[in-house]
Amino acid sequence: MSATESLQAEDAYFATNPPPKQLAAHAALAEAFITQHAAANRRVVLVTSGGTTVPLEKNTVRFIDNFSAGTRGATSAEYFLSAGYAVIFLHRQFSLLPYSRHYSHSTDCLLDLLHEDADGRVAVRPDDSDRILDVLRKYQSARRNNMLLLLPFVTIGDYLHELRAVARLMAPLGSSGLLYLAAAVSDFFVPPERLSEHKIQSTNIVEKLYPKNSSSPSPSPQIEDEETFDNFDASPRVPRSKRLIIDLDPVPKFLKSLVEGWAPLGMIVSFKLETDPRILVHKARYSLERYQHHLVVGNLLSTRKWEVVFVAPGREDRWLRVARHGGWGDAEGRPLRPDEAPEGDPEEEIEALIIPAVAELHDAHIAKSNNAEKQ
Ligand code: 9Z3
Repeated sequence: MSATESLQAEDAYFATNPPPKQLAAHAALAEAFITQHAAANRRVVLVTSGGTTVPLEKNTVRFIDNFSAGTRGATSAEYFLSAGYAVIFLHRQFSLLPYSRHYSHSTDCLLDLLHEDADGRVAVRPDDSDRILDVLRKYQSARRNNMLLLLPFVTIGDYLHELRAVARLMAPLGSSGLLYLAAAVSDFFVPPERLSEHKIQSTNIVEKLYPKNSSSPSPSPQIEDEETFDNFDASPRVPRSKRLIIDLDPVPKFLKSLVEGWAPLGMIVSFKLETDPRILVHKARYSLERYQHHLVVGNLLSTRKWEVVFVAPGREDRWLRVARHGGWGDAEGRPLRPDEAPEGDPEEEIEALIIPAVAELHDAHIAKSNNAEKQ
């Protein structure tokens, strides 16, 4: 696709897919946040996190989701804060958040860490106090110093509108802006002109009640032949007309717009998720060549908490791995096969390795851009 064609695809996408209701409010918050931290000469990172949804109806009951709990994004945000970055956290609504992630969902439910003391007050169980205190202090420091801005999204459309708005606001930061795209972004969607207004029905009740071109209900609807059917029955016994066949268009690839137009001087890091280890590095390299950005972090679904690979222009591929009891695959430390993924979570968080390595590349990116300016 030529540059003009991709610009046209971008304009067409944003003109036809409505922005989220909160876009203006989010942009105002992001602008104030960026201005405050730019004035303090602080680096700002946009971390995207969680999966985007693809609604199948405008009044959405059904949607397709992308896998992501938000662990990578929320954990990374904490390490960026520790490294002194101000963080804009663009995340899927209700996915994991920095700090609160330690005590949410089923792992370490907060209520299990509390008890009622002798005076009938709620207190933290003494054994858990130290580790909660550590998280609490970091959380409160981030809040007090306005270092963390939380912006939620739900759909792929919300995400793309928000990403474009925040990236454009970050453009004036030049090379000190960092975009760290860990969200799991839908590759396919239903364009608005094919999106059903109401819940998709499994029967033809709407046509029966409201025959073609009539706005008032039929006086004698023939709905006794209403049949239910099971969409999960893929056998030929189910006629095609009774199946729900979902026809999806590809989501335009906006990484190019991000690199060339929205935040052209910032450092851009994307993640590549695969399940087949044989293609991970190739796909990461291909993405880098196609979009000409600065780093692709490749990870496999099954081993993503144990190892990732950095693929960057002009550099050797670099695997980062958490310490593992019993060592790694073989003497060369080859990547794990999906079936070798260890049970449970590693003791060390891999983001503790990823963020310093990204920050180092960001230092180099800033130095290179400063040198280019001097010449
Ligand atoms: C990732 O690869 C993330 O690391 C995970 C994190 C989604 C695996 P969790 O939130 O999972 O810790 O549960 N994100 C990028 C996924 C993605 O959609 N990448 C696109 C692609 O692979 C490129 S932007 O094509």
